[in-house]
Amino acid sequence: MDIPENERQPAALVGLNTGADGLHFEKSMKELAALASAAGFRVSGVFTQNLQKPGAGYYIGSGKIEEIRAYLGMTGIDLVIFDSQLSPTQLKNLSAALGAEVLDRTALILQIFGGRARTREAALQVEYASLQYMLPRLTGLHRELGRQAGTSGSMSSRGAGEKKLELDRRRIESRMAEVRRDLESVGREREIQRKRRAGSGLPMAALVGYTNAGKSTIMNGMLREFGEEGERSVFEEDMLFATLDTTVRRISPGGGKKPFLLSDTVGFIDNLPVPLIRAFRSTLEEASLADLLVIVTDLTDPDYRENLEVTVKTLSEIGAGGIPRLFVFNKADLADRGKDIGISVPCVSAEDAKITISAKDPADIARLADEIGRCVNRGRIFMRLMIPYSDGAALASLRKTSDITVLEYTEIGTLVEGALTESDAGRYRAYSAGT
Ligand SMILES: Nc1nc2c(ncn2[C@@H]2O[C@H](COP(=O)(O)OP(=O)(O)OP(=O)(O)O)[C@@H](O)[C@H]2O)c(=O)[nH]1
Ligand SMILES: [Mg+2]
Repeated sequence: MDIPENERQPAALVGLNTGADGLHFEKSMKELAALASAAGFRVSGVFTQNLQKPGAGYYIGSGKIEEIRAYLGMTGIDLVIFDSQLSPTQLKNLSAALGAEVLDRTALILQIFGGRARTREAALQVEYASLQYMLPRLTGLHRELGRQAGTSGSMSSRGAGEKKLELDRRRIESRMAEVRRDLESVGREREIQRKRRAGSGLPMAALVGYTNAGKSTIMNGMLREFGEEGERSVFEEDMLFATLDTTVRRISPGGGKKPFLLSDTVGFIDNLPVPLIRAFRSTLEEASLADLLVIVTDLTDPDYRENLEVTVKTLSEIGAGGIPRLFVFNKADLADRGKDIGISVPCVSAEDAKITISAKDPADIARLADEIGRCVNRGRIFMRLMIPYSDGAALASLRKTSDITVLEYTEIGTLVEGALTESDAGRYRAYSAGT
């Protein structure tokens, strides 16, 4: 992944400013450069054009195309990356007009995901999304492949080309069906794991947020402080989309505090390509099953407010809109903005819990664990119960689901005090021993 800067393939970037929102355009271009470098390219020239509406055929204007072409000719660069998703026609036309390989934002993100997938599920999800992206763009890609292979006249005659195209199309479709089947079987395994987790009776908190916000660093901090012996840490790195799968770990803060499950998953980004959202649905949906969303933000990112909006929007798109939220403003060691957090971010409301931390500071990790514990136990009911020895099952079940603070074996039964879930409180009301 760490190719030295001067050995990376150079690429020119092209962005279209439709004038709707200049700030957003700037951020989008900055992000495109970060994505290009995450995919292993070196950004060389950057071209922008102000146009109210992208052209249907060529996306940008003919003058701009000429300008870029001249630049490519002069520098010998043969890769051009566009800031949004291009239609199959635009892709085909631009690659012909520029005489270069053309990638759009979607292809770029797909490429990054492809290089990062570690688990079988992630690899299958990325493959599916890539095939889906390729299918309507085969003609454009073919032209590209044909040229690269230096195919000579007779071989690339129109008839042969079309037959090959049809063959490729069918091959891709059948591979897609295969991948879909494999994904379904992985999905069944995931379902079993989910059931097992639900059966543990432990509340689940999900780390979510923009890519590179520090989710995996928090997970590892938690594992170091409160993880079970021998549990593996997760991959954390200063790059976009370091994490592509979901890891769930049990966190036991100790000191009479109830353990909880914590999940770490793939990060969000503005305009995450639709095929990827679809392909990663099952991974992203883990968040929609959580009792608490721990929304992590990088305070040092000047765009952290916009990133939060994107995160909140994506969460509601995957059906996690109604889950209680804890906003974590991270990397406080690098930023001196502790004061203004949460005040001017419209998507953070008064009901949301908030905390500012540095994921690198063990004391902050402990504070965060406390806060998560408090949030996942919110809505619980404090009760004092006398459980007769004849109902051993009740005690066993309560131990799993409740935050028990007192437990005494008396002559008439077991005295239990603790925070019960609402349903347990109803179920065991008969054993109530006053408060
Ligand atoms: N100084 C400092 N660096 C941090 C902090 N939290 C995370 N980082 C760094 O930020 C980078 C990204 O952290 P990750 O934990 O990989 O981010 P992530 O949210 O899991 O990112 P993706 O998996 O790509 O979505 C890493 O280089 C971390 O070491 C923090 O509180 N302070
Ligand atoms: Mg991560």
